[in-house]
Amino acid sequence: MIELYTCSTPNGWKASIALEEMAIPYTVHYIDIMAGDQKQAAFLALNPNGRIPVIVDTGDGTDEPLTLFESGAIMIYLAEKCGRFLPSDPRGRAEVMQWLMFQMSGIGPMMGQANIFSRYFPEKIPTVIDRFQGEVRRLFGVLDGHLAENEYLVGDYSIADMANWAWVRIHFWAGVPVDDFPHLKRWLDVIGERPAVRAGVKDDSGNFELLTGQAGDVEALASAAFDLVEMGHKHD
Ligand SMILES: N[C@@H](CCC(=O)N[C@@H](CS)C(=O)NCC(=O)O)C(=O)O
Repeated sequence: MIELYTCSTPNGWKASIALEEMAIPYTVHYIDIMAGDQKQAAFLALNPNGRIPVIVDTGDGTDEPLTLFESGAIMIYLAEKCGRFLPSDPRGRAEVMQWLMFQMSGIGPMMGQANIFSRYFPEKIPTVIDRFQGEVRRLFGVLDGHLAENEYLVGDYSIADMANWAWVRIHFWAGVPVDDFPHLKRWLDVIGERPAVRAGVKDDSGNFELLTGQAGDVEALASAAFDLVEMGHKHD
């Protein structure tokens, strides 16, 4: 059984989408990051980095449960555990890793900073916003160009698609529309229709609708997120 410590954000969705796609049984422990649950000692004992998601695998065949943080590492572990969504041949595996790292090192951090500076900070600094949104736009262009020639990022649908999808899906929140990227948009829509993906992003918080611009009080969430960033500065 997998214990999943998460909340409704792109990095959290990466883990829950993977678990749903792989049909691995799991229990969700909701971590309220706005309230600072991730800074509490009990959570820091699971992840000293104070970030969701975390999984604990109580049935990995050893006496000691496995505790794992970092969403990319979690996805690789789960894919290897179930033998799906990560090719076993070195070439296919390397290519999936490549696009997974593209999300971990590019899409995620750049969209994260675009969110912070365009939505959360009360001071709107045009050069900084342009820098991060411009970088997100450039990365979207790279994905779009690749998806013009490929149905999915690598061969069949894989954890690389799940990881990038979970982030690109909130392009509204980062302030970078995908209208000029038809192939990226096609891929977003196709993956968004998968039942396991829909189940993986479903929760009662309404965050999914908010972050994707479908409904909700955008200003209130942006303000709460700014408090979260400030809380992090004070705590750390
Ligand atoms: N590199 C980490 C990043 C995790 C991360 O930043 N999680 C965010 C939510 S998407 C979080 O826990 N934020 C809480 C905070 O900033 O205090 C991963 O991929 O798991």
